[in-house]
Amino acid sequence: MTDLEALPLFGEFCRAASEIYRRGWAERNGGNLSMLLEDGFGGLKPLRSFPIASGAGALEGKCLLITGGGKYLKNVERDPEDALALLRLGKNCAELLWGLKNGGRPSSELSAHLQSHAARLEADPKHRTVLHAHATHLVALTSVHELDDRALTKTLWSMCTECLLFFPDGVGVLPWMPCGTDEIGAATAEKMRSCRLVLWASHGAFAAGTGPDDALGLLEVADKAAELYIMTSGFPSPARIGEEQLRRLADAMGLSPREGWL
Ligand code: 2HA
Ligand code: ZN
Repeated sequence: MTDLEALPLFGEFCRAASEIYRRGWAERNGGNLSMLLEDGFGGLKPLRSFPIASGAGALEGKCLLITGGGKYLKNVERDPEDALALLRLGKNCAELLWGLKNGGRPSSELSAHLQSHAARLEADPKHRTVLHAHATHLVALTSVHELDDRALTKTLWSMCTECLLFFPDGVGVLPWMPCGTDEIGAATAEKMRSCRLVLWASHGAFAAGTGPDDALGLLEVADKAAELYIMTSGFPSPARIGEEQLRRLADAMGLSPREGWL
């Protein structure tokens, strides 16, 4: 077993990939996840390298564990050395240190992962993980709801008590855009400067956290709220959590919801 595979966070990462698949949020090769690691892999020789169009910026010198392009999340736990890539990030290229043993490249969303990591690290030094999944109810929500950060966040906050607790910073939402580009990566990272969850309309969600469980937990809470919204829309909703109650909740829990949103 390599030093990488012996890390407790490595096991958490692989289990998160399985869980995303089990939830139906990673059909075929959908979804991808990545985690920053301090470079403790000096003994590993670079195998190949890949260009980084957006540049590594502040991440230069760090290592990134990321799922491979076209790999199925359901297979990560069974054969991580095939499905994952451990990269050392240089200024404009990434060296493969481990993984992709049967060939292939890092995830097509590498640019969105790198730019999101940089944005979140600036906001929170404990940040480590970014995951992208086709969270079913959140995707459905983006096709029936106004695509406005504040309006959509308030809808989610109003559906169940946990939402304000776990994402007081709210949710960002991007209009439909082609995926796998630097452009969607930059737009995602811009939203990630002020919140940990960004929705890509009619596609999926990007969630950030201190580790795989934290990022996935955030996505679970938000997707549950979207599910509740979809289950109950079409019914009158006189008892949904209102603004006044959200303010009471924030006071009771000592939270600071996104400035000006309540
Ligand atoms: O990894 O989900 O957005 C496949 C995707 C691309
Ligand atoms: Zn996707």
